[in-house]
Amino acid sequence: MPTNELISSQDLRAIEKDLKRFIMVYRFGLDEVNTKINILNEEFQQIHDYNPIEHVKTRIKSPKSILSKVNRKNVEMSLEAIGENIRDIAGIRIVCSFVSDIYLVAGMIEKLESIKIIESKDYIKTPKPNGYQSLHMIIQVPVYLSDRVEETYVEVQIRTAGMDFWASLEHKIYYKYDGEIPKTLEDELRDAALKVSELDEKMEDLNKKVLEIKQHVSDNN
Ligand code: 0O2
Repeated sequence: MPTNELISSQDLRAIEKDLKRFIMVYRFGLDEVNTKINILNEEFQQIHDYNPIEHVKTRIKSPKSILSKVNRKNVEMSLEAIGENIRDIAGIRIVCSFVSDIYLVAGMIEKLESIKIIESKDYIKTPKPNGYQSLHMIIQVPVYLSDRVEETYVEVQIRTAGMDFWASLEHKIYYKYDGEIPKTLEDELRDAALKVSELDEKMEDLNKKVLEIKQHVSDNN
């Protein structure tokens, strides 16, 4: 085998190894955060007799999706630059029943000592122009490796089931139309997002009433 081919295949193996190690750290970071969220949820369930979290989903961004974001955001093609600029390689989505639960869970995450809050974006108070709603947090969690500690970014998205339903449909439509959603569909999506907001408000209100009734019954017993 010619030397240059040998070098390039060695380089390739080294790049592959670096990439695997790079992604692996995000997996560990995500597991760490997932465990903490599950503990918070179970502890809350024990103390307050209800679960603020409906379900939790984790994902590692695919290499294809990482690269397309690298291009979109004009990030330098190096692992260091990608690690610093693409902060949602590890993502955790927390679905709550009520909007108040979203802020409750966010508050509990903020109090976790081993986690650093880097950034918060409240797309519930200020939805995106297309109607997208969710609370986003970029957090950093230490991952203890054999030779070093890596501060790893994890994106936390907290939303209600309605917001989640809307976002997953919008995501499918966005990709179907390659980002160019027809105006009529765009308007309908915005309208659907408003309806999600109204439903979330209504459900929160109903839940408050149920809690008041429960309280009244327990006070009279
Ligand atoms: P995917 O395929 O879900 O991973 P920034 O530099 O902070 O302005 P960024 O990182 O896009 O840019 O931040 P932002 O707005 O917080 O969005 C991060 C993620 O939130 C997205 O990741 C989506 O998962 C979700 N998201 C944001 N806006 C929308 C939206 O309008 N519709 C839907 N369905 N999801 C949205 P990705 O990498 O874009 O996509």
